Amino acid sequence: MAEADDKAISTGDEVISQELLDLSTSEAFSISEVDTLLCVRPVTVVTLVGDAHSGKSTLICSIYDRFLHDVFADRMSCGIQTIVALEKRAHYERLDSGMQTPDTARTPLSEGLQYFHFAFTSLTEPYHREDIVISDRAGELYNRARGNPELVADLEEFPKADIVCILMDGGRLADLEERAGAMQIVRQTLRMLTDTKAVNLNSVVQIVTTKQDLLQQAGDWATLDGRLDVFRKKLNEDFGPRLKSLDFFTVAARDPTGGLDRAFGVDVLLRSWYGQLKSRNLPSISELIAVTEFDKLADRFQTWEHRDA
Ligand SMILES: Nc1nc2c(ncn2[C@@H]2O[C@H](COP(=O)(O)OP(=O)(O)OP(=O)(O)O)[C@@H](O)[C@H]2O)c(=O)[nH]1
Ligand SMILES: [Mg+2]
Repeated sequence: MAEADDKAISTGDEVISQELLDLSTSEAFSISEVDTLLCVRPVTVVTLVGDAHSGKSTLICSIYDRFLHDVFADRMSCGIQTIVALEKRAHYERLDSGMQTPDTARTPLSEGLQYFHFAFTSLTEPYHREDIVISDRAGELYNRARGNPELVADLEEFPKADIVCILMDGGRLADLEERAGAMQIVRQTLRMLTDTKAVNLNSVVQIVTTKQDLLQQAGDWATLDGRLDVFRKKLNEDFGPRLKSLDFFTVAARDPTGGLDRAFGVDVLLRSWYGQLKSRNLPSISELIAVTEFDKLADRFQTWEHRDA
């Protein structure tokens, strides 16, 4: 009993086991680990959506990379609970992994849904901590879901999201032959998500154009920029009224030429994520973990009572 007490932290009415706070394998979180974290403290949950190659994993790596080195987007990192998983990804993209130019490994379908955790403090309020988890999975699944909206019901990242971030592949936009297709993918994704109610009037949705460096290198950049403006306005007209908000961002998470700043535009995106928490119906802490032997016994009695009733 004394040992259990040593491990416990009192937070008002609840006693939370230290084990619960630790979650310390430092690998990526599963969705149930995100639920556990949500019981301990407020966490902003960001769902990244985008076809294969659109830049989801690179965006996450760029946030990690910036916080490793410096203050970023007015925040300092104060704890990353998935650091081993992030390091593995970052190693692949670093030149010390033996590659000529930095790259990101494709996320395999078999990895399923994973979350990467960040915690920040603000420079002006150093005692105020904010937690964000960002989802990642193989884009191939989103590609399949566009063709078969019934699959959306199985995508647990949507009910969990505070922010749904749809990536539009700037590499494809820069290519004249692929441009219309890249825009169409985003429109179809929004249609699929609104029609299936995976996003609704309570949803904060963002369209993030990636690989801005490649866009700017396109021969017809000025025309393309104008066309993108028209596309965004039309999306806003068609889908804005069905959402809480629809906003647009542009990033170059990793410009290999170094022409644009590292993580260009990612700071603006990150700032838009701060404080975006919606109220949730969470399982109580006692549903997730029985802290002491007495709790476990009481739990068993309750189960028997329910069964016998
Ligand atoms: N030029 C340029 N390339 C980028 C940028 N961001 C990502 N890329 C490249 O785009 C490719 C795809 O990026 P990923 O982050 O793996 O894309 P993903 O959406 O995670 O793809 P899946 O894991 O297959 O779903 C990689 O080769 C990246 O190096 C960028 O800002 N500029
Ligand atoms: Mg990936």
